[in-house]
Amino acid sequence: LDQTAPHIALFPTAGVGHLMPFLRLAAMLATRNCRITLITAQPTVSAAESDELACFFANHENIKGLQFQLLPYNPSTDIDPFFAQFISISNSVHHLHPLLSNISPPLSAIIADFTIASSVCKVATDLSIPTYILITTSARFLSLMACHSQLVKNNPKNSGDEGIDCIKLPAGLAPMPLSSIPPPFFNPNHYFSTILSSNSTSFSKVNGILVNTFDWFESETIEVLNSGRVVHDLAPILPVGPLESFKVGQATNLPWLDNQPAKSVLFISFGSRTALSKDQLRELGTGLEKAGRRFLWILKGSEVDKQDKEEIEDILGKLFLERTKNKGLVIKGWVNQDQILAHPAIGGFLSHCGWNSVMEAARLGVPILAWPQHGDQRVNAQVVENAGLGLWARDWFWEKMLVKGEEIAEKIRKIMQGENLVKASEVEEKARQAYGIGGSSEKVIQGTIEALKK
Ligand code: BUP
Repeated sequence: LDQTAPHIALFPTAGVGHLMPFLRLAAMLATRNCRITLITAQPTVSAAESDELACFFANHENIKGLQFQLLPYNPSTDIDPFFAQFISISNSVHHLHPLLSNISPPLSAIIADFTIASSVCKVATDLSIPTYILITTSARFLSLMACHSQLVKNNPKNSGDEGIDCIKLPAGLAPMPLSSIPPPFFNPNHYFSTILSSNSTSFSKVNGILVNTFDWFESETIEVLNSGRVVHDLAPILPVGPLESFKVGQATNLPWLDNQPAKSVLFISFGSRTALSKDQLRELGTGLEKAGRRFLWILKGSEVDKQDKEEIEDILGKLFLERTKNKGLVIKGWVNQDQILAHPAIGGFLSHCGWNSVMEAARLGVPILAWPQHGDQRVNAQVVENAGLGLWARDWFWEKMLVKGEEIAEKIRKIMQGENLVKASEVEEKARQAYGIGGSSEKVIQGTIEALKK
């Protein structure tokens, strides 16, 4: 590292979906002449987070860890444990002040997760440290978050007009189907909404808003956000994706996958914190069987992995596993998703559209069958479809009763058709141009580093 190397602290929050992009960005900055300190809130919510962190530090000796012990916090029992952690970190952040002021060499910048942005920004401003946010969702969902207070004020659900199915967004942003906006968004008493309202004020206070997306993938939204017409003093939107995978030498050993024909297997995962109901899991099993395609299914039985104890056989039944043993493999537990998506046998991805999964599929040219469940996922699914990266099963609602096996089978057959692969490889090519030398995302990363040099 040379004398001008900036020292950057990164501060992720809770859940692998929020952790992974921070680890990726940390590794990327470290290979671009930056000193990196990774702040980790202790204890983590899920085992997957602590495992990923242990593995990351073991493979990146040049990156320093700064453990941050959280103050005791007793949330109400009905709160999502990951949301509770966002709040707990925010409540503890003032204790970070002495840790950051004593850090050596002094920090050039801190990059924080959106869910704690306001409290981090306050501490960093006191210490005159430039602050950036790293957004772990789409630019499209970011645009919604940026308008949160305006939208809550003009809540279309209070307008008395029952017929509204789309809401207008400011400044020429494309209108948004009301059904894509997570219901707690409009409820000012819900944690989801209070986290948004308390942190979205920082959008105009920070030095920049890094987003794991790329210009081509969300050009319209990025342009409108950067025009200053959505929020007039919004910090610059800095698209830096799709972030690079950092994994080294921890392959998931799947000889079954190695023996499948090219592009023949549908990969199924609903991310690290979404568990379908048992009935829905069985219907999905029926759908897979009826579709007759090969599949690799990462099964998740409960929201937090530490509580996920039920055996696959108890959920799906011995007979299902026997009938499908030549066509599919069901796994419970953590896999290296990136490495699986990169495998030549994978030809499709049934996904909940967590944004990391979307960016991984874009980077690797895997077509997505989007089955969003909650949060930002319906908004992300629309982005996927618009970009030509796959199909969105838009009638499969989170509030809707069971989606039947027959319907699922029909969509699986569709996504596994060759034309989707062709379109997805076009997206892959655009992604490669963005993260390659001289590409739009790489330029943004280099520009940000330059700005932080002393
Ligand atoms: Br499950 C699983 N292995 O077994 P998303 C996930 N991942 O590597 P989520 C694995 O975790 P949010 C597994 O590649 C992705 O980078 C996966 O993030 C990786 O969804 C990450 O896709 C999961 O954004 O997070 O977990 O629902 O709720 O924040 O969207």
